[in-house]
Amino acid sequence: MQAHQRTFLDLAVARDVLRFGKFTLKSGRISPYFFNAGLFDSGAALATLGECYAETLLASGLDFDMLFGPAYKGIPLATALGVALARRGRDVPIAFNRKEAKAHGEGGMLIGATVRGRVLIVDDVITAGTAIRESIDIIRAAGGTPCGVLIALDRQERGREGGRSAAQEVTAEFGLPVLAIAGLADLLDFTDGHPALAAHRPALLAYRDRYGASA
Ligand code: OMP
Repeated sequence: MQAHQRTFLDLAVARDVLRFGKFTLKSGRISPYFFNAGLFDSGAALATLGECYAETLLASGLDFDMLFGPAYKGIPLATALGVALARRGRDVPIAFNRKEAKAHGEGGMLIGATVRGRVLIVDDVITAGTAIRESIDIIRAAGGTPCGVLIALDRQERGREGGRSAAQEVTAEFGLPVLAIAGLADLLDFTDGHPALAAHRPALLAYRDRYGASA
């Protein structure tokens, strides 16, 4: 595991972003862990998270012109990444969407920079890929070209059909790379021998056996 992946998982556990127990997911699956990115809820936590996103993105070599943070949780995440990139000398435009159309004032569904060029979607977690498909539609409708997806955690679960993960389905369907700071495989490494978390490993392994992607 790389240093920024460990930093990210340590932070997620310290901030209760990553919790263990019994959780019902959007897909209806019952999961022994849950990732709540809304609990990256302080300046320091978002600064560290932004650095972890930036490390992942820059190591990939992916070409992008701007960032898009889907409402609501993606908004501070894309912002944190944008700040981290600026600190590394790369200042890129950032845009967000609203969930409800605004009829007065500036109107419209989008906030921030004009959506154009190669747009990187920055989000929290991928399970079945529903949220990411919505973002792709929004960016295309606004005239941009989605160029990839950067998430914090890839749950590496089977998607809509077959044994592929939702991330692999998105790549196959839209030709978009899906980058993640860490995945379930990294979480399993991280919990191995961990003084506080090793007890959760059997449930994580059983969940992976049941819902994990085969590839
Ligand atoms: P998909 O749209 O199925 O890929 O699931 C992603 C969404 O599920 C996230 O944007 C969250 O709303 C929610 N989610 C989490 O936030 N954390 C998890 O660990 C799991 C889920 C989930 O419900 O699958």
